[in-house]
Amino acid sequence: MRYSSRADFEYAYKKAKEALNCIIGFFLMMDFLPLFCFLCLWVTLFPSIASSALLFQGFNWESSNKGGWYTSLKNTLPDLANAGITHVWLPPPSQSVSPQGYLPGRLYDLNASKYGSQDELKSLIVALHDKGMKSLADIVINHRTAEKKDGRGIWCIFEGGTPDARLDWGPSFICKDDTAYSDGTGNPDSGEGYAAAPDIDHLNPQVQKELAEWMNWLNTEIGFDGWRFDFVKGYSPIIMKIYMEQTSPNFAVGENWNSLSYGQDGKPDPNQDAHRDALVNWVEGAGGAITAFDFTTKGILQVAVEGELWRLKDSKGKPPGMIGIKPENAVTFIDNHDTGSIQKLWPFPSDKVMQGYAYILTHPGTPTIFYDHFFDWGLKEEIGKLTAIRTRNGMSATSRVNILAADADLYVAAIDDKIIMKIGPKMDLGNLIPSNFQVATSGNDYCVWERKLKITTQLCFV
Ligand SMILES: *[C@@H]1O[C@H](CO)[C@@H](O)[C@H](O)[C@H]1NC(C)=O
Ligand SMILES: [Ca+2]
Ligand SMILES: [Ca+2]
Repeated sequence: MRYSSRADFEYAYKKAKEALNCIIGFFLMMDFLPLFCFLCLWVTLFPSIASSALLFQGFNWESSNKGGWYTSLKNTLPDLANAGITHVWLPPPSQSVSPQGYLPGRLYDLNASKYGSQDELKSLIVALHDKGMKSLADIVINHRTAEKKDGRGIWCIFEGGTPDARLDWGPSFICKDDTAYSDGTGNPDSGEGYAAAPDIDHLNPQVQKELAEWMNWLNTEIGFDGWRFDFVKGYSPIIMKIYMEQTSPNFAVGENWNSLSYGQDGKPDPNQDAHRDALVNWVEGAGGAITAFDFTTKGILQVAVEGELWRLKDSKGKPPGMIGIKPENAVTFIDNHDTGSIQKLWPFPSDKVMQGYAYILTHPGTPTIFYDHFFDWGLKEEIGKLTAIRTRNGMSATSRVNILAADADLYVAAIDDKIIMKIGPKMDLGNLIPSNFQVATSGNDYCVWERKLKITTQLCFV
């Protein structure tokens, strides 16, 4: 992962150097100032160097019906930048049989999208870059819809969307076992099949080459900085690794969505280790640079907030999701266009969404904020307070969690020894919150405390 660019580092280094010069000057003037004052100021400056990504999903299942989505999203960018968002995930950009973009056909044709034209998309990405944010394209490549029927009357003649032959494919590019479409000459599917459209044969070197070229075109021509890969179960992680190596994204995340295991009572089993292990194995199989949406954390968290907060501690005393074992590759989220929005395939309890954000925005992993919650549900200010705490305390994907309580009605954790958070209805926290911590923000059944500023620290700024 390369969250922090060289420019980011150089900027932070320059800032630190300026501060150091300023402090030295100050010391020369006031040589009686104790050394620990210098140290505490140094410590407060350094978190800005540990850069940390914060994702935003910039659409939902209805965005394609709104007309001019790319252009209207531009108006939201000041709010996103304010909240410390670093990467905005945009919908699949290509011509598609379905308006949301998940049945793409002419991959190079970005003018037939229901979200807006190619020029509007480019203009949005320029505006994102102007605000210091990066953009992720939703890459839907497991399957692809054809432009024409062949002599057999099967939809299997693909058009790339350019006058030349790029991505102009026929039935031999379809997985042999996708018998509704293939002519039997492709390789077997390296992953799962998708019923609604032809599954593309990613073992075909021409497929690999032309899709990598298309993604590199999305980068150089359109301005996208990275990828959100749709339905990665559809092809082998070895293939994923090839696309990662051929395109070198600034950031990439895959949707590897598996069901949790459930008990007789219809509830998720307390132990979901196999579920998160599958995510980690996929990341490693794909070369280790890609991240994965942490479906384990989402699934456990949304049951836990219903009076079963004991679920938030695994057998080793760590968070039970992917963030408990490989947080640097885990992308946490509460809901997305599938699980929430109008589809509600696996929704987080709507009255407990802020508890969910209090958890993911204080915990390791790379958190994602969903458009609907931030704007449509009016949670911008509340979520913004949590992101501000995350940023000013320098929390990152690899922050350390110390779980102080995980009972039915109370979960309390300290993160990096800098903040303490609680979710759950229980009000009596005993003596879990030391007296040198104070409330930083709170809401319905959640609270976050920060360390009080030491008087010595304040002296530094006099
Ligand atoms: C889309 O529109 C842009 C701007 O008019 C143009 O440059 C591009 O070639 C068009 N793409 C297609 C596939 O028509
Ligand atoms: Ca063509
Ligand atoms: Ca497939």
